[in-house]
Amino acid sequence: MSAHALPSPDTFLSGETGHVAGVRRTLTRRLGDRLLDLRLRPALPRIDRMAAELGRRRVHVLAVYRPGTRELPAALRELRASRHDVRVAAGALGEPHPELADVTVASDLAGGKFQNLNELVAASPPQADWLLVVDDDVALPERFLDRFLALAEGFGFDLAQPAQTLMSHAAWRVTRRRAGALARATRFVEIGPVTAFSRRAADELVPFPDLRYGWGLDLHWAAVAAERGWRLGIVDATPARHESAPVGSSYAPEAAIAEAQRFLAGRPYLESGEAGATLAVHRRLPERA
Ligand SMILES: [Mn+2]
Repeated sequence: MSAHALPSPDTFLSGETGHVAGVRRTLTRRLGDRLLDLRLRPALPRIDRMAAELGRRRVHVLAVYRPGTRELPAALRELRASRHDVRVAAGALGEPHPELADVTVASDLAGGKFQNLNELVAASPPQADWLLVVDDDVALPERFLDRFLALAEGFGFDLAQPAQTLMSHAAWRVTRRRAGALARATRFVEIGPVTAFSRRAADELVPFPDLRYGWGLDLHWAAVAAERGWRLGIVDATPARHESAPVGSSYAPEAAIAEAQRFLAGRPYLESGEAGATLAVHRRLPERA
């Protein structure tokens, strides 16, 4: 049996860094986020009514953090303020953060993102309706989880992510919030900064493959989802802010690309040119059952 040829990076890279910088671009985007927030406001009471009708869900949150994280304590407070039954398993790359000590189940983690997440899964196996993976550099809007789950379930998503603000560093354009959309059905949901898995998606996708960088993993998830008939979506009504200066440039992309080539060789994956597709734009709440 011959070895699989390594796929070309063009087939799995987004082709953009998504980094937001420069005075004019920054001001324009900040203003754009304000305008989109205003435009969203009239829909929020209806989303909240829908959220109040959703049964109480068990939500398992995984978060790996760097010692200096500024955003994670607030993001976890926001998640735990939800009406759902939220359990958090956090992992520290160094010493536990003082504000996170009660939820830190592993410290001195030294692997890559998905290797570390697997340590958390081993320490605290998810038994939940939803699994949420949250990076340490994301800020969540108020009432995030109640609204997000109501929309994700309302639109039947098995893999979902909140849209990212215009100010966010987002490598995949499709993940940025869109004017007038509450949510969009897509073919692709990214590996971060917040990824949500329904129980059936988590049953199949967790534990994660043994990957340090994880580039291309989301494109593989997209192919698995297409095979299984899962719906994927981005929730625009609950935009997450991923706006801190990116520090991910602390590693060489060559290693991440080489890992993705090895991982994707011989596995089905959605090519990056297809990842930006929007299958449906949901501008109204789903009809109630
Ligand atoms: Mn980040």
